[in-house]
Amino acid sequence: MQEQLAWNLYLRVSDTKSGHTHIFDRQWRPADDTLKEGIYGYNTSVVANAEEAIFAPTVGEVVIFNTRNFHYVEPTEGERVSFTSAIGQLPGWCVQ
Ligand SMILES: O=C(O)CCC(=O)C(=O)O
Repeated sequence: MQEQLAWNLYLRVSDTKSGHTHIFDRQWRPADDTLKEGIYGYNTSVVANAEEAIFAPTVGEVVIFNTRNFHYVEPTEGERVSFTSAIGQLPGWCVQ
């Protein structure tokens, strides 16, 4: 996958004080895999000094971002239901 945008539509959020989403201004690159931890986590040093956007989703909101940007969701109290999908571009494909 060359580029990929994901969108999240938040359908139910029972506690807006927890479960903040963090998105870093730092995209994954192959060399980052030396910092992999666990199944799909990375050592936090991978985003050292990177700016981040932090938000608490509200019901009805749609957030779109590039999934190559490192991101994580804080533990959430109660329910958090979202509908998520993604659109991507494979190498060698272009839209005309
Ligand atoms: O729930 C969110 O705010 C974002 C979740 C997400 O993008 C992910 O889990 O990869």
